[in-house]
Amino acid sequence: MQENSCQVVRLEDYAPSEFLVEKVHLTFELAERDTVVKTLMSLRRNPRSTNREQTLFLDGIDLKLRSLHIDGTPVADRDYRLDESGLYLFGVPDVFELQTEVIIQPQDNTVLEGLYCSGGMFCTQCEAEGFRRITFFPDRPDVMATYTTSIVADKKRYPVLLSNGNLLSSEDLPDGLHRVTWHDPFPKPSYLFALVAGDIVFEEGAFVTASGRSVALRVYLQRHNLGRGTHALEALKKAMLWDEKVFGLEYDLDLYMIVAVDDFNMGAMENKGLNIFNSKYVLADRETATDLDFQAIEEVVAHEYFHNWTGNRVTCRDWFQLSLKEGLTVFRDQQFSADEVARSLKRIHDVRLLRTVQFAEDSGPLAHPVRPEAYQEINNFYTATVYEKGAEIVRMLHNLLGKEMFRRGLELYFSRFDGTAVTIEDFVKAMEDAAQVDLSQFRLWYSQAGTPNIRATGNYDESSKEFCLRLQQGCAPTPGQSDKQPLHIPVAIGLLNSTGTEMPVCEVGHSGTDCDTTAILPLKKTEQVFRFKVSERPVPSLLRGFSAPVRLTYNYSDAELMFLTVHDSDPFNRWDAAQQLVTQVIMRGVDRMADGQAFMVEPVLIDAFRQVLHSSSKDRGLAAQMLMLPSENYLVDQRLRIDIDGICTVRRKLREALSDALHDEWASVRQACIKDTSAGYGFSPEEVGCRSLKNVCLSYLAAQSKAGFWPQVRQWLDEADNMTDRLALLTLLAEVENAESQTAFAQFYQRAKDIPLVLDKWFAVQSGARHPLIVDKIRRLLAHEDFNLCNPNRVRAVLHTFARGNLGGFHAPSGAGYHLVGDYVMKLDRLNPQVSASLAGSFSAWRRFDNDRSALMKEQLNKMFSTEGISRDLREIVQRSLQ
Ligand code: 0A1
Ligand code: ZN
Repeated sequence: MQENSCQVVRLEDYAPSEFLVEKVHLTFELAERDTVVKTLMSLRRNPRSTNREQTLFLDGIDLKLRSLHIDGTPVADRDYRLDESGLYLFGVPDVFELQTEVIIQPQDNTVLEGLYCSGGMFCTQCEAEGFRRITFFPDRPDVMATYTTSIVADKKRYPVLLSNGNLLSSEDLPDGLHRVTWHDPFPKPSYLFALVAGDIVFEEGAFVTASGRSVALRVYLQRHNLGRGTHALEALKKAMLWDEKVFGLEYDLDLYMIVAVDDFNMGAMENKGLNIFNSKYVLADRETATDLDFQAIEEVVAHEYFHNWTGNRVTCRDWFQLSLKEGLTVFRDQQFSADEVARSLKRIHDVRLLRTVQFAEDSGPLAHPVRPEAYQEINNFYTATVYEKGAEIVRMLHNLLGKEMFRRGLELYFSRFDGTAVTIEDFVKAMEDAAQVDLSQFRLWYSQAGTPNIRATGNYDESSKEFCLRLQQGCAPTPGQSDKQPLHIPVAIGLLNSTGTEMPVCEVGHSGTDCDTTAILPLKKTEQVFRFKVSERPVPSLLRGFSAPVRLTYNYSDAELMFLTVHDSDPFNRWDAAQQLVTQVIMRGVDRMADGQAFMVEPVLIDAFRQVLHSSSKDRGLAAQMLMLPSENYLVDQRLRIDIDGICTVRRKLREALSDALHDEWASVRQACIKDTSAGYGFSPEEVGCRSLKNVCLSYLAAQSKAGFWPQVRQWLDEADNMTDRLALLTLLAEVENAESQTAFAQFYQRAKDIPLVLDKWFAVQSGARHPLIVDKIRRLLAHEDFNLCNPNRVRAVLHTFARGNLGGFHAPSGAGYHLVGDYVMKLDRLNPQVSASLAGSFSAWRRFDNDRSALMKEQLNKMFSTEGISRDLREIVQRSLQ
């Protein structure tokens, strides 16, 4: 264990850096064993710092110091001290030049932070605190400097040498070496530094900005992937154009580079001018990537590009402000994607993620505010709360202010803070000032953790023709926050008459005739009553478009939900009504099972599904979403006490019952989809929608397969001309044990074995399969020659898919799933703490399970906690889970 592993960093302790760095010149001498990093930087005392100490501390981890000079003079031994977290320099002047020389070993770097090797190339990952693994530096985002970077390396092995900014020079050196120098004119924090060296190739494009500057765009890949970067390149161009059109934001350098690497802890990284990407979010063609992969690539490419303004030009003062850049940038990428694909489908996709991952986080021991107040390890705070809930807060602001005012607010934010490191408060204040609104209560969204619950009740008075909607808000306590204050929650509603037509939503007392059919109710108090004038008893459509990240309950009858499923003019709410109906039915089934009653399928659900199927050709993408059963993860989050066996069993039986009851409909809708996609593989929203509905139908057909079905599946698999269909078929085959399944997996493996991203799918499909012997299967996968603990994508494909997505398997009553994952958390922790800590998060909900499971899960957490030398990342997750 590191000495400082339990140290807590607190927002309230923030103090400006004592020294600022103006310019940095880095020289990397890359070599197989020792890489030398020479740093020359100009430092000066920060006029804003109140601390007048003569000691300067520079962060540094795993660096071997070779030499140290101040203003050209070697620093004497007594004038500095090193410990495991950095370098202390005593008695430094107010303005000086510091020269350091350190040795690092990127080839042994398995944590994948700092400089490391992947697929024969060198690359970096510096967010959040990786730069300190490269050189001694004040590694904090409020120290912004301009960087010049020289890279020296063997020209044959590393012909391409990249860093941030513009290329200054390149020259050949003796002994087969070459040197390339880059300069980034924009001051940036160290976390945005990047370097890449390798024998890589690129696909190129160009973009002319609104003001007429020409920008070269390059996607760098390993040679064998050439041709698979085109989709990313196109996505980049679309994102550049979109940001100009929607926010008036232009790119600022002459070159924009994206590099795909196979070993990466997260999705991608927005380093200035040189994004480094997990290859999962770059490489795609129809043979290797699914429709969802294509969409994810577009989103991530746009996300990193949008960071150039929201994150890079204006950055975070400290890491507590992480959502300043992430929440805002996720909102921007969501808006972009919504404009590119079907808007409602994008919203459904995002809300699904929020409800399953973020809501679960917010109701467990790892809950934290969007702006956290304390951390031990910042890497543990790249969470759904900071990202997705942060984006929902920005979305609410966008809706409250309106599109125009929001844009003006953003313009004011950039005009005030371009080139600086700021806080969430600075952002909110800019919005407030631009729109002249009072956001004081709204700010609580950033500081208060937990998902608010809204209880809505409706009452119609025939005589006065008034519909009265009572909204009550509350929020359960979260760690460190027992008392919650009421939030400002925008609740969008519509009112439908008995024929399903929207009526104007007119509050009693409203004089004009201009009432809209959707109104946004400003819920600000614990309880509020809204009264509307309506000509007949309405069916309310609540929280339209998911206008706030809350759980809203209303006592809908099955009939009302069915009515909304068919009639609501808001497609998101149509989907949501269908989900609520299925969820209601499943939870009733779970209760019946707990009472010892047999499973039965409620006819109302069959009717609802039949209706959706019958009208599915109107919008196949939406129909597909409506027909998918809520995930097990969503269902377990519906109740405080988790009945895992009940949920898995009822969900499975319901699927079988629907399969049976609607067999002919599944088959005919599937056929209709095939007919309409027969022209070949295309990527339009209609074609994507067709494929997804076709495959949903297929999954129901598989649930109660008739004779001859599996040989048919095998044949379809042979005929499939794209990865979306192939993977859908393989997913079905993973849940059965027969000859077709065996050959299908063997053949898929043969095609996949040299393409890591496809091989990940081969692993993931098996790890996610509902299968009685799944734990043994996982063991076999972990022992497979292609399994690799050092590659995060492969680890996630097997272990995260199992622990987070295969609830029946992970929560096997014997505890075998817990055991296996617990062991691997410990193994991984020695290699890559970020990955082990995130895997350990799958034990955090232990308190909500039945006594036996709860004890078994806790046992694993205790085992981790009592192990000597676990990482700070893992320790923090385990400690908070156990608290
Ligand atoms: N800033 C990146 C995500 C990212 C965060 C941390 C990383 O390493 C610890 C890597 C990438 C983004 O939001 O895309
Ligand atoms: Zn981001």
